[in-house]
Amino acid sequence: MARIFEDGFESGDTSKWDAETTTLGTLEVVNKPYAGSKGLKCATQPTNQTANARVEKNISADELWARAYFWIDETLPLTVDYDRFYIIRLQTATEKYIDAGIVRVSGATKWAIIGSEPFDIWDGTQLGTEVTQKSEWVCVELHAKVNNSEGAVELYINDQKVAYMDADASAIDGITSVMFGMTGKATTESAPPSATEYPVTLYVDQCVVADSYIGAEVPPPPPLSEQINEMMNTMISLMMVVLIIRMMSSMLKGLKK
Ligand SMILES: [Ca+2]
Repeated sequence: MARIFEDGFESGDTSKWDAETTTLGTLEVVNKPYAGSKGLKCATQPTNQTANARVEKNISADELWARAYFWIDETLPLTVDYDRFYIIRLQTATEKYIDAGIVRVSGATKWAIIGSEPFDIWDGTQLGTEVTQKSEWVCVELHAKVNNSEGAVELYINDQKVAYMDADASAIDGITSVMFGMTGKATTESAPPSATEYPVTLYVDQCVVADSYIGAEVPPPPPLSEQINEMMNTMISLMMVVLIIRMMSSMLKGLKK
């Protein structure tokens, strides 16, 4: 697995990214980390119009994996069917999108992948498992293969594949950029009047884009003091073993005499 790009916002800003978009929203690096000491806060105002607060990296590829950790429970649960927002977006040269997001359908709030045509916005919505995570970081990974007659899109939540669609994606030109954050929301053109005006607040950290599956991160190592303690314990155990061997060996020598 080769990492094409990564950022955990430890620089305190979004300088590693090529663009930021905030429509009725704000972006701010804050002390809310999954790893390190900082993460990115993305917030949008209550509206059923277009709203977003996202960072964007230009990456050209026909196939890639985009993964990040998200803290989203301040926005959940969604209260009205059709309410939906997106958190990872892949843009293609032909202005078509592939989104990973959260959608409320028939009273249930679910993970979903959403593609614009020819991944038609309705036929192309693939629902995943119900969103159950509360007050914890969630590992979200979106995989897409386009510009290919055997196109595919997959969504993984905490290393479990929850949604999948395949299609002839030869009409979709290659991916040109990857976005993380509050990447989009239902608009009035497609949303029925019942769509609620709800605010979205979410946090993002440990964004990675790679040429193959990335997966969840190994938990960070224990603090140094614990590591030193463990090393000391190992050394003491080893010294005890050496001591015992020496004692036994001198006892054997004594017996031989
Ligand atoms: Ca971080």
